[in-house]
Amino acid sequence: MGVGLPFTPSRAAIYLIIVVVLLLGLFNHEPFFERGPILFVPSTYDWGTHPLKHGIPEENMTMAPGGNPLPMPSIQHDFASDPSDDPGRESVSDKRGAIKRAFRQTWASYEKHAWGRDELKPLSMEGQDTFGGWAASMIDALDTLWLMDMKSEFYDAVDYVASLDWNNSTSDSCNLFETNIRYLGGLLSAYDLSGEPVLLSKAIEIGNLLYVAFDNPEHMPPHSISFYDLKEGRGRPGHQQSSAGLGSMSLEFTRLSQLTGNPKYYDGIDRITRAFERTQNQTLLPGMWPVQINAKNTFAADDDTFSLGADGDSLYEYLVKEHVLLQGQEPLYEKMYLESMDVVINRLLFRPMLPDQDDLLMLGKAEVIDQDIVTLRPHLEHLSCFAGGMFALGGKVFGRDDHVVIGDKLARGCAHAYAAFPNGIMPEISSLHACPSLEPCDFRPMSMTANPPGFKTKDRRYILRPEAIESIFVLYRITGNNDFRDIAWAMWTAIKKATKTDDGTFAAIEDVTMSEPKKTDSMESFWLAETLKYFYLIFSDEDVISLDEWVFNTEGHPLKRSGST
Ligand code: DMJ
Repeated sequence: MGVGLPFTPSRAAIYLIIVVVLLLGLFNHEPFFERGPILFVPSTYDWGTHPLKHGIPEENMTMAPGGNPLPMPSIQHDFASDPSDDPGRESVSDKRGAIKRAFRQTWASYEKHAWGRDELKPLSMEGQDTFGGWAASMIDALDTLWLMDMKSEFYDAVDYVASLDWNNSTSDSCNLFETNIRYLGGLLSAYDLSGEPVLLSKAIEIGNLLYVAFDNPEHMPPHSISFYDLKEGRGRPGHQQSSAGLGSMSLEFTRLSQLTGNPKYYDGIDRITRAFERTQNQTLLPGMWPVQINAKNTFAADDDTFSLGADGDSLYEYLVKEHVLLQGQEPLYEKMYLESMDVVINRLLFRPMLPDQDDLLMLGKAEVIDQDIVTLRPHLEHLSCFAGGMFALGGKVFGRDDHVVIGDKLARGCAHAYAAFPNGIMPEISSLHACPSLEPCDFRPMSMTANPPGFKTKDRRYILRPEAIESIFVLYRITGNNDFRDIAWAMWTAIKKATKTDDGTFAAIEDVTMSEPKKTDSMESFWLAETLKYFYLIFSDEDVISLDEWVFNTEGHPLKRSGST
């Protein structure tokens, strides 16, 4: 028989402390104590059980490739073996802190003046609904809140999202592209980061709504659809649909299939991919797809304009990123991406004619006048500035060093455009002269106007877009070159100066060429989702959202690469 220890009051106190510590360890989840578990409130219409008119039997569906992921090359620079080349760690954290303060101020204004609305109007300080009234800015910002360690604000938002009703919209219709990249992408990313189950439940609900848009004989979603038509099974694709819209559902739908095990989402986007593959060499510029596709009629692609700007952009971005998300297990994406990039390089890439003959690249727009006459319009769209990051990513993934070099020069081309304009911000669209080849050429002024040398401004706005800083961030992570952080800081300083309001939030500006640009009452949700996130991440440690573990959707939402460790 053993001898028991005497049970004294001090020993009891020690036991109590141990039990509390163990419990805290067990439920190491701050809101568990403060708020209790977050309850999922289902939407009032379940699109997951909606009767389909053209449903596809599960045995006929294409499954997302599973199995062992193929070995993928490292994407990020080896920062660990090269730690000394950043002289200013201290100031990097100051810069990160400055971005976080800007985000915090914006978020506080959104909470106070526009909670639950799609956007905050930053001058009138009121809310507006631009994407169905489902709190677009909140859902778009969830992952940024998490990454910036604003957990209390994150869980306030999750509480709200948990009872969001997708059947209650401020609009009669739904834009599929925006709903997919902002809402579904935002929820999946926040779930991948936090593991909070209600986020996946809400992602499944909106994924099911979007999936019903594939319920037509073509199994092709329209660009946008009225909820009434969707319920009636009357959603048909259009004869002129944005190719970026069609091609930019693959990451989100694949991730949803990976997370739920339900093959229908992957099957849906696989049908779109195969239609793109079938027509890739039947277009007026074989290898690329025009910015408008006839999704109604055999996916005919007879439009004459080819661009990595509006309506073309994320179609190409998603080819390489889908390859990454699938860990190379579907070979189509590599083939389609590399074939299309050959044409982009031959037909859209140009060296801008600049006074100092800087070794930079930009992407214009190709118009096919006749079968063999392809005209390059040397326009620089802010939207196309994502392409530097895309080329660099594809270069690493497919072992194409030449693409990394192109990506570097493209990212620097956009950074040059920022620096060239008087406020340090590039406009929405400008045009330049293209050198006859990618070799240096003599400068010929664009015009006698007040534009910076080499530029003619066509759309003078800056609407808080992310693409330029997105590429600078990706190039920093891929090359490890610290001057990208300097470029980022110069861009940030300029954007902050020109767009910050008296209330401490941020507004689009009307004309980047003016010395005191006038602000507009608009702050799109991508300011929180993308622009501030990329600025924050470039000044964060390199293992925060490593490109070897995550892949960003086109709205800046990192999705977990399932095969990564
Ligand atoms: C975002 O909604 C996405 O980045 C999209 O791909 C393009 N437009 C905006 C940002 O500019």
